Amino acid sequence: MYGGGYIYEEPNQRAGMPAATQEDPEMLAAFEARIARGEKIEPRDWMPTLYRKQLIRMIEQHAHSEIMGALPEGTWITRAPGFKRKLALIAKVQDEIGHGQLLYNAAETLGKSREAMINDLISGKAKYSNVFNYPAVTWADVTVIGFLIDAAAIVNQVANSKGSYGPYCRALERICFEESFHLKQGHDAFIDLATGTPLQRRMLQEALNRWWQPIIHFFGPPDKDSQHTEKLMQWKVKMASNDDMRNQFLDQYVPKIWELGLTLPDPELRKDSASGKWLFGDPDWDLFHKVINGQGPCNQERLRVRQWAEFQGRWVREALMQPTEQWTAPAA
Ligand code: FAQ
Repeated sequence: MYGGGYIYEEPNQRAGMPAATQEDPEMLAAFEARIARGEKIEPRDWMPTLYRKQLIRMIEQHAHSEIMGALPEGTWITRAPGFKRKLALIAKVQDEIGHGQLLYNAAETLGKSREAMINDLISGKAKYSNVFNYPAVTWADVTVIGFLIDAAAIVNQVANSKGSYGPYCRALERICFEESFHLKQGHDAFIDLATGTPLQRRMLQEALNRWWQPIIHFFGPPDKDSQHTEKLMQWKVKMASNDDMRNQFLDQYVPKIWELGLTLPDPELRKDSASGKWLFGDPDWDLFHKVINGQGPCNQERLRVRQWAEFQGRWVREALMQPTEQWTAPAA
């Protein structure tokens, strides 16, 4: 396990459940008035216990997702088709790890140590995005991730970068700049396959079929079943609901897929002209819950890789933690 002290005491309650302690009503009212005025909350400001817990939960899960998200694409670095695609993929994977660092920093400002977060990830306790528990079977899977998963992440992150917690919003703004570039390279690779040989097109279609349901799941359960949305939207941590973000993604990207002559594996998918909402078939929410609770196709494999990386990197962390006076001067 990762060494180092815990700053944050894990509460007895599950993060996100109502806090046992009653907040001072005056402090709470002043806090909520600040949020209503659109002010940013900063680490040293007073905040309700539940706001702090919810932010830690969400930012930590987001950070883990970036780190785990590098794994399916990372397996393709040695096999990317050609020098330029390889360079772009290496840079993208590095960026995703960098996003994880930014987000761990933002979560640390709320009092949970990096060590505690990493321990929760490698012990399998923490959640991370469902989509990274599926295999990238062919290069077309990497292309779908680079185009559509980055697009989905951008829809979510652009909205939430306008939220209430300063350090998270600033991290998201920076992440969105880089994600927009990832999206461009993903789109470019997607068009290449879509307009390529019949075999390339077939490979892309098969990857789309594999990824469509996980992408629909990516935005979280339907609003009616979401545990946290109402409170998080009230406190402007989430700036749109799961259903609204999913709808925005479908609105922006389904036409781009259809205009390339590709299909989506959902016969019920269509836009309802009266409501402006997209309608789709049941995306198997039982499967979603299995995947986010450790029973997806790659959960065990992904965790093993992270555990191995922690073990391999331990000597570096230990060496860095040595006080400088213990360093031995090289022999003259
Ligand atoms: N996967 O009450 P809600 C990326 C959980 S970054 C796993 O609706 P909430 C970059 C949820 O945590 C991708 N778990 O929850 C990249 C909760 O469980 P808990 C990650 C999920 O928080 C691209 C329970 O279900 N982005 O892709 C998922 O209000 C390409 C109930 O759900 C973020 O994390 C899911 N998809 O809304 C990297 C953005 N959905 O904690 C490499 C920040 C829900 O009670 C390559 N997060 N759950 O045990 C958010 O915006 C929100 O947390 C949501 C979920 C929208 C994900």
